[in-house]
Amino acid sequence: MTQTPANADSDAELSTAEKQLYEDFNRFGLIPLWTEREDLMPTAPAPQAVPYVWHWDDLYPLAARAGDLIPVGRGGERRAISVSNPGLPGLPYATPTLWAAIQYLGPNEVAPAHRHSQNAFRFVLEGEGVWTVVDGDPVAMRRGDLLLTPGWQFHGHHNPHPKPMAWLDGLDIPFVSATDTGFFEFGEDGVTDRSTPHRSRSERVWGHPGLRPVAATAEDTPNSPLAAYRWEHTDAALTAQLEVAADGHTGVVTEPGHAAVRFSNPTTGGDALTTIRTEMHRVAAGERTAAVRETGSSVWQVFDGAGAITLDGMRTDLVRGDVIAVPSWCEVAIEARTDLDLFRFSDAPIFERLNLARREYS
Ligand code: 1HN
Repeated sequence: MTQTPANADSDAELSTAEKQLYEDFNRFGLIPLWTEREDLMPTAPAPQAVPYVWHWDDLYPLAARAGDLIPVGRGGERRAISVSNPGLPGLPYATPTLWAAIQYLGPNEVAPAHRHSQNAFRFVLEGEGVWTVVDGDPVAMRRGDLLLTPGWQFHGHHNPHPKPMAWLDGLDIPFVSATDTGFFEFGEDGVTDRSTPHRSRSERVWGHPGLRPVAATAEDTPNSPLAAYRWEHTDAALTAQLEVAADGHTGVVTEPGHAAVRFSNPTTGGDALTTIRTEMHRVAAGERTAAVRETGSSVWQVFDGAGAITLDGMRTDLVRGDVIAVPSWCEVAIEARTDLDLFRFSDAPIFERLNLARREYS
């Protein structure tokens, strides 16, 4: 935004020579720093995105209505309805870097195969019966599972069941768009594998704790080769953290009453996706997390339970399915009324790599 030049109270006080100078800057495609400095370099992050909560009770019925009215097929590719941050009007973005959408697939529907450089995942709040086919490997989707679609892998979805299914999609679309790094290709029509194995090939090869195939030890992969992180494992890990901490062992939980796990790439131990951090948090009933602000933005979804979130001082009640956008440097604190499980994704891997990550407890 152009501001009044620092050396003048208003345009009217500019000399003829100064006015001519600003016109000529504009004519030659130039902008002087002294009119822009505070916007370019705020004292602390001043996001356009705002903290916001979308309620599942609103999202799901709208997705179901779209299911009745809007076919899924080539061109549109997905019946996905993205949340649009009110601070980023008209853009299908949860935050400046993250896309979050509810996707709905009806009985016997197929979302056609394609690939793109954007990284993606699906997180399943409820239901089952859809297989996402990632580079030819059919991966079952069930409640609580995290399914990965790293950039440039072909993927389509099919629902051979008599019931519709909806889930949360997360992608780094806004980041890829802002950096002009997007590529997209259609897959071949009709080749989405319609088989329905209980376990994907990827899980059979990579899904054994602490065991890496020797054939795959020569090179690490930037994104995780494991396509599915199953709820039974996530749940068991969170339960164990709280139990071990309750036995008096330290360094196990994030803070008292707050267990958390990060979905990781078994080849590197780092984040499962290069641009997107994915985590599951459990806050025990009656506990509250310390208020914290971080650079970079995140999106949360309540997986189970009830509580409240306070975002820059604004408290909102939460129930299962609610989706929350947290802009950069927004102060977040969570209270659990019942045991509260929350899925979280963020752009933290980007900013950690670039040495732009900061965190501050209030
Ligand atoms: C996509 O491929 C999926 O595969 C979901 O389910 C959302 C949004 C924009 C572009 C591609 C999916 C998407 C998407």
